[in-house]
Amino acid sequence: MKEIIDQNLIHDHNLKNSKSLEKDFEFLGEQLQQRGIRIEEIIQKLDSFMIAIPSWGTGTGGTRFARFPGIAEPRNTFEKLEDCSTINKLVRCCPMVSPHFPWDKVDDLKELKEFADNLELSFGSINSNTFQDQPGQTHSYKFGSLTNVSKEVRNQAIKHNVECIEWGKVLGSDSLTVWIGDGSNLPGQQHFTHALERYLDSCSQIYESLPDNWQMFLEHKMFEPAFYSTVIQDWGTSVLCAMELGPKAKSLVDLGHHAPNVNIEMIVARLIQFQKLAGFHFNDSKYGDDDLDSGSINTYQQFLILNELVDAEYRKAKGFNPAYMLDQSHNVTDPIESLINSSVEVQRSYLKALLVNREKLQDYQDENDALMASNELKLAYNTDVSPILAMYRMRAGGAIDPIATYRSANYRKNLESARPSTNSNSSGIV
Ligand code: PSV
Ligand code: MN
Repeated sequence: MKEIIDQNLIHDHNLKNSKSLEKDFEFLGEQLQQRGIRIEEIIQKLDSFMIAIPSWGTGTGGTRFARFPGIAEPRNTFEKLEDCSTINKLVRCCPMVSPHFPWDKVDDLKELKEFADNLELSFGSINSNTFQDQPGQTHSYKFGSLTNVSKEVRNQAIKHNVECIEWGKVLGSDSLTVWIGDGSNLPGQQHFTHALERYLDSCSQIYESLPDNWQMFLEHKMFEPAFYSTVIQDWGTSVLCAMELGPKAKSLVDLGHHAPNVNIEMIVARLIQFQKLAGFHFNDSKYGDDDLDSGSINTYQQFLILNELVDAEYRKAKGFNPAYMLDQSHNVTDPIESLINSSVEVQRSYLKALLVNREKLQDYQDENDALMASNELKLAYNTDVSPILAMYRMRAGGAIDPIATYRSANYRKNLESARPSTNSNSSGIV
């Protein structure tokens, strides 16, 4: 297959910036050394911090009002993978793609797997979709899927999830992410307890189909598309269900799916403590489930969440192995650029969290020195780790400046004729 992002272009771009990067890296190394931190140890840790790209994020999203497609958008799963590969070639921290079925269904999954292998991509968690009706579908999900009052509808939704596991096996995945749109729009519409009983019954049937090495990620969401109540509305309900289902079931935290001002980092700590943290859908928000680019609004919150994760790593917390994914909707930016930026921003928070002196922090906590404890976190957060991120990318074959390199490649323009517009400007994924 023809290389879409030329490795020589990355190399040439890097040449222009590598001298000043070396200097910045060395200078930061000296500064960190004074804090007892070895920069080479820190940079190595990035090798095991990888973030999956959501296949659906490669297309322009939209709101329920409109979608404004860009040029050369991917028209099928293969083209989505090409875009994911482009992102990974530039950032080198996104070698996995999280697919969504049936959106990503292809005739030959083995061919898709081979295609991904050739692009040095693997598949992350499989997302099932029972929140919308597909052409030719027998039963409608208008009034819910896994929790629907009708057994026929529930069975159809269960069957889809079981198929997702089968497809995921071919793709080499090892987890299923279940998010349902089920809920109600008016008080009285749905019996809260009966709906959750039906959810548990349906999910336990899906759970039985999980291979031994697979996990099931339960994703909660407070509102939308149901606006009065959702069946799996918060992490409490999600973790209760995960506990009911068994050890392979865990709670997935999408940063946009909480009530305003909820202390998400604390939820994360609780889930880690009880070995129930599945992983993340990273994004950012100002008002609700805005699906904005990661790290674009609440960067300190993102850092505090990553701080809990690094703390768990440091403590070698039992059963700690979360899956990291982005889940964003790109309405006004080039999705590739947003995904590049976002993956780097999540990586940045992780890196900053690695700089926290955990012994010192513990001492401040034990001495009830609230101010110094907070300052210890701030010291890490306020450190500009850009040279480490850039050096990591350069050493791994990626771009020192991924956005500038991507722009200079004229990627979209070059693909314009190969990927003609499908004229689909209907509302997108919210
Ligand atoms: C729902 O808002 C969600 O966060 C779930 O993860 C879906 O699978 C995804 O967005 C795509 O619509
Ligand atoms: Mn999500």
